[in-house]
Amino acid sequence: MIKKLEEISAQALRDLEAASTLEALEQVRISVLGKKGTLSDVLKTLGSVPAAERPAIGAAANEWKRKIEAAIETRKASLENAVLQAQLERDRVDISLPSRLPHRGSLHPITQTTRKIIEVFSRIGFDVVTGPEVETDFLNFEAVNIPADHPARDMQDTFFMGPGVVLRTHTSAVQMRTMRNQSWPLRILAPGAVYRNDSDATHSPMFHQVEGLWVDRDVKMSDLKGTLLFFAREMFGADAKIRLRPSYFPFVEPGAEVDVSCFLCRSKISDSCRVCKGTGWLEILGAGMVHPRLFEMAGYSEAVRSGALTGYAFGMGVDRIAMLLHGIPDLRLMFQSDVRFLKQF
Ligand code: FA5
Repeated sequence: MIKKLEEISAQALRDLEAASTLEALEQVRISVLGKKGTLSDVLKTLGSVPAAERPAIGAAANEWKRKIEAAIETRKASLENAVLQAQLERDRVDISLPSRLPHRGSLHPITQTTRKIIEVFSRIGFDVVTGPEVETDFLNFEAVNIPADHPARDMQDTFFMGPGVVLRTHTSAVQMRTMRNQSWPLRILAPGAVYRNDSDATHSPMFHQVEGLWVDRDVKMSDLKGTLLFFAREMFGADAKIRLRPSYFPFVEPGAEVDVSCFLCRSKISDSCRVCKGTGWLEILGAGMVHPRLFEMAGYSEAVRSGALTGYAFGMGVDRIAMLLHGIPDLRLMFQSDVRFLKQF
């Protein structure tokens, strides 16, 4: 019987070696060690063997069984490894192929322009402040010297939210908020969205302004001019020039509209310039010296009386500046969320 066990086992080991797939290996295992397998069959006849021989045969059978099981495990590992290798070979990644780039968004041109404006002014000591877009009529109009019956109210077609509450029509409201909350000296920049009932290629019902305010002793119109010239050169190029045209804003006196020389045709006046339309100049903002009435409304009257408290303010349309910088023909393109447009920035 021992001999038979040896023959079966030796055959099993040969078969295991010959099994070339995991399925074939499993077949060999079942045919030898399975319930009806050859080794099991032999062991079933153990009862007919004289009792004295049984322990030796049982031990030999167990030994062969262990050997076969070990051989199965070894063969299985090597076949599995071969399968894995074949799969790796098949699925090989070509690392020289260019990868698919992830979709990357970009900053909106208005955000980019606002950030650039803030960056320029923060280099000369302006701090950024913000205010609410839903504003009181008082801070948006009354306190900046535009009383209810003032004709200047018509200049800014207003969205009313309720009695005494408006969507702010300009960031000048933030000037007044800040002055009423903080004492002078002040050098602030107030970026943000503003609203007017206005809509065409160069006017949008929601647009963006950046307001600047500097309040201190002896601030002069020449300081304003120097600051704005610095800004224009940083924004539009080192050879940019500015010009101030007298204008009226109720919150400043004197007031001016400020133009920058056309950065496309370099003010070489020609009708064909698509940016300045042949004028050589581009209007970018309103500015002036803070009206003394605003200091009164801010609670700075004492300082005004006791010394030379003065200040300048300016307010610019960010959307218009972004249009100029990028040659965008229609303001409304900025607000349509068209990815083909936005992808260009
Ligand atoms: C004002 O809003 C003043 N608060 C600016 C100011 C501040 C003057 C401080 C003096 C001192 P104005 O209404 O002109 O001014 O608007 C300023 C800029 O906002 C304009 O030059 C223009 O670039 C932009 N703007 C005005 N209306 C619109 C609109 N509907 N759509 C897009 N941009 C606009």
